[in-house]
Amino acid sequence: MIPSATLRAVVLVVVAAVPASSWGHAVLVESIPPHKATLTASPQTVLLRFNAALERMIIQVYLVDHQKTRTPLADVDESKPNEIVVHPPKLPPGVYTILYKVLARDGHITEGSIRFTILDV
Ligand SMILES: [Cu+2]
Repeated sequence: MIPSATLRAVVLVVVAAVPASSWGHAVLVESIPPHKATLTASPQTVLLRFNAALERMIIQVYLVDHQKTRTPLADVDESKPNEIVVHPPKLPPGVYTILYKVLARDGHITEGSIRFTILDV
């Protein structure tokens, strides 16, 4: 059996080995529609652009409506390594959130969201 002090030392070494720098983290730099956008029609496409390349296997995107119903959305365009493109279903007026969870190639997972409103026009 490994003494717990030894185990603790091993954990500390592993944590210290992860670079403190945020270089390579996938941070959202732009979206279409932009966060807090007000739209007059349901968006056919939502684009999320990150500052770094993403690991395609781990991408999770959900559409969340005002009742907190989550609909998973598939990335339909993998041509740019730092972009996610999804096609939401045709949405009635309301407030919607796009939740994303991505893994950058540096091994760090980033989660976030954008919100937009579709007006009843
Ligand atoms: Cu990172």
